[in-house]
Amino acid sequence: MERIKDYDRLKKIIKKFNINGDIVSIKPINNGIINTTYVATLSDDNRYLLQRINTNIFKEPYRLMKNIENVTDFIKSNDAKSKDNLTVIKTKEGAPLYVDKDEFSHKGYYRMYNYITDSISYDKVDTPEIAYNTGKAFGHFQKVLKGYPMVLLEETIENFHNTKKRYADFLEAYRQDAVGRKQNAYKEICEIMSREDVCSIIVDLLDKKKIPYRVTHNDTKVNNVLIDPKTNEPVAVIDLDTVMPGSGLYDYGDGIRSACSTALEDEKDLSKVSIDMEKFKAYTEGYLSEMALCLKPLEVENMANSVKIITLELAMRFLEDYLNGDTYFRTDYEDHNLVRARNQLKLVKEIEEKMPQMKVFINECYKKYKGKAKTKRNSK
Ligand code: GN1
Ligand code: MG
Repeated sequence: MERIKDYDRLKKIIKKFNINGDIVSIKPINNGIINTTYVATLSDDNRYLLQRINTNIFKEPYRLMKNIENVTDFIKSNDAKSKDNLTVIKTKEGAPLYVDKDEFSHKGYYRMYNYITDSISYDKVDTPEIAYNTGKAFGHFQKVLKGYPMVLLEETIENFHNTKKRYADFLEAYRQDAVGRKQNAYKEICEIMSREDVCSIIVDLLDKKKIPYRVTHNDTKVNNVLIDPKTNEPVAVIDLDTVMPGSGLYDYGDGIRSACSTALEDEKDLSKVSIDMEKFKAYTEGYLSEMALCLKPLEVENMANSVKIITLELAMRFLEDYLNGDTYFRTDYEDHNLVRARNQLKLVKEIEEKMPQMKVFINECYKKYKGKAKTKRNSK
């Protein structure tokens, strides 16, 4: 903790929650770029996650918490396989959030979770086995939540994966050029504009009811699956802030984008940024081993497209934020969002090149898992 004042404030906040013991340490952890997260260790050796919710982005924190409590309760009672789970720890007063006011009367909304021990999360996947298990974990999550009543879900961020709207917002940021940065990004802006046509594919399929709305995670980054480091098995899916109705395609595509890239999202050396096809195959296999029987033909047909669409969407979001003056994603240096946008655009080009191979594999793998189910039924 850099400043003792912050440490004291955090200590005071942690004590508001319904936990026992003295605080031994509070350490920041940096694997998200929206909320601010700390891990607190107490004298009884228990650890907890404290998170300050970014309310510029999640504008209704109480509705957000209701969603998370409902979804985690549902998983606990409906998923026999679940090894561990996120649990919301309430304040001593029984509230899901503690609202702190600083000396300028700015409000900070804090929540607490149990810390899931004996697990790690990867920002980058090293082996196909981890890719397989990540795909399986997100596929399983989607399968379990098939039974969750969609009407109970809050839309925590409107139009979150509406790629058509994301494109319009990006164009607007380009037109406004609020901080005079557009001349630094002409090449990237043109690369996005030349791909406008793909932005509407999934949104139109949903609008025309050709593919179903599902309960989706919407942020299937590889570090949102906790893995047991001894067995490499998934332990829990975390970061449930964006669980909303959506297309399962975005979750599959985002999982591949994140777990199968050969570099971190902000790697500057673009020659290192590509899609690892072994990991792609492993992730797809893990995902389809759970979801093949639930998918509609048009969903399967668009799986390879979804990888390109979500990667393009994230490139647009990073570039939009760069053009707007870095108001959304946390940045560590001047051009961080531009670096991220370039990285994702490089990935888009790699995906375009590998799309025919991806399609072939997805079809084979889908048939394999559909076939397996048929054989099982026939042998009964
Ligand atoms: C944000 O902060 P984090 O890692 O949970 C973003 C995702 C992006 C991701 C890219 C609410 O997620 O949509 O894919 O960054 N979450 C939100 O790293 O915008
Ligand atoms: Mg997130």
